[in-house]
Amino acid sequence: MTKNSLFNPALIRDDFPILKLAVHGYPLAYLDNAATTQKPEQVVEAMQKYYFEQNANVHRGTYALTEIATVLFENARKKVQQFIHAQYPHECIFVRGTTEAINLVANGFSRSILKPQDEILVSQIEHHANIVPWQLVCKYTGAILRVIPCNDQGELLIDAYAALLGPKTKLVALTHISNVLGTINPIEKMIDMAHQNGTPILIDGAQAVAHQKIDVLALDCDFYAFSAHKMYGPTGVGVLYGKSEWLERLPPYQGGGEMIQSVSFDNTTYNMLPYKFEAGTMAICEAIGLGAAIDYLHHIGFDTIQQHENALLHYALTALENIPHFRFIGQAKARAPVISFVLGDVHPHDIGTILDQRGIAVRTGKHCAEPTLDRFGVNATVRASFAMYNTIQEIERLIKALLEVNMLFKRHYG
Ligand code: 7TS
Repeated sequence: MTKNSLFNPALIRDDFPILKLAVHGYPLAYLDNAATTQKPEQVVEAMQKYYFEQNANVHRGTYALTEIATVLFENARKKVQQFIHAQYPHECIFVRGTTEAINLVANGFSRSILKPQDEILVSQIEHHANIVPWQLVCKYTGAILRVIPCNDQGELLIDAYAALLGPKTKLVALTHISNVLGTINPIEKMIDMAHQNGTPILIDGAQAVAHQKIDVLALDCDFYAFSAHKMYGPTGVGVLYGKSEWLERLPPYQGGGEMIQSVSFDNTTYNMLPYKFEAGTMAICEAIGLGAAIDYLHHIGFDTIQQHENALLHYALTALENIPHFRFIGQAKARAPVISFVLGDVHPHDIGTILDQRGIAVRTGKHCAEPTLDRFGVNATVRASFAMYNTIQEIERLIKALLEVNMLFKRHYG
């Protein structure tokens, strides 16, 4: 595939060997991309090459292999910098994933910024990874967590946000895209409003990075967190972007090798950015895999990806609406290819099991976002989430299977 050729997901699918699997006798239709994406050969090959030909620890020693490994690792950081349009590579900290990135910031704010009665703002449609670290911080510091509500479509209420921002607001922590509803939050405006109030803002980009170009400089956010595994890269690595001035200001997260400049029992001094936050041997191979995933995304191109995913989304939204007893959970105008729903009162786990019997992989349950589900008065949903390799035929299979669920559970509808 190249940027200029007519997009054909069949060609992309050749890059993802797992998509050739059969499940219960059906071709796998993998519609759980919000949980994790599948990996193209290019990513796995880069990781295999590293282990077979380039493996050594980084930033240590003077022999050839360690120098090669160090260059590859730091090149991966440069790819991340270019990918999110950060000003400097040292503003891109390698972490285990979005969850660790948010915990790193929460830990730093807890120890160096927050005082009792200070306020942290999150939204009603966050993943637990952007709720629980702040609840812990509130427990330690006496700060207070406030919540930006959403409307029945799953869109945040901007007037309520404006009213919540005040002199005590020390941080806003906001998801870019909801992992349950697919809502794309108006983060440009919300970042601007936070800054008007003199408040820094962290964006949880876990659900955004696979779907759209990210430009942290243009956004002007203070922190941006994401995981490689949700953008065709490996598990075990992710990125915390932070503006230099904030990363300088926050204390180290963990102590250990590489994050130090010098150690004595009287006085230990810390390394410069980004190493101040990278204690211990890093996920070197995974960082290289992330770099390969970035190359892959650039190779396909976000214009192409967005066009295809939007076509899938709109096809699915229109077709699903016509299924009897179908109810969308969340209907924001601006949305990513993530669709949550319920079907009459059939339990989502039953639906997930029946879909699985037909080779269709979706996620069911609370999606680590219980407050979002509470807002919509449901205990669980079925969630179908699309990636660049999904096809209209897979969505047709989903629709057909849901019609079968309706037939099987007819008695439920009286
Ligand atoms: N934030 C959002 C918005 C997410 O969707 C997720 C993972 C995380 C944070 C945590 O990412 P991690 O890589 O650190 O685990 N979301 C999901 C999901 O929706 N289904 O499985 C994982």
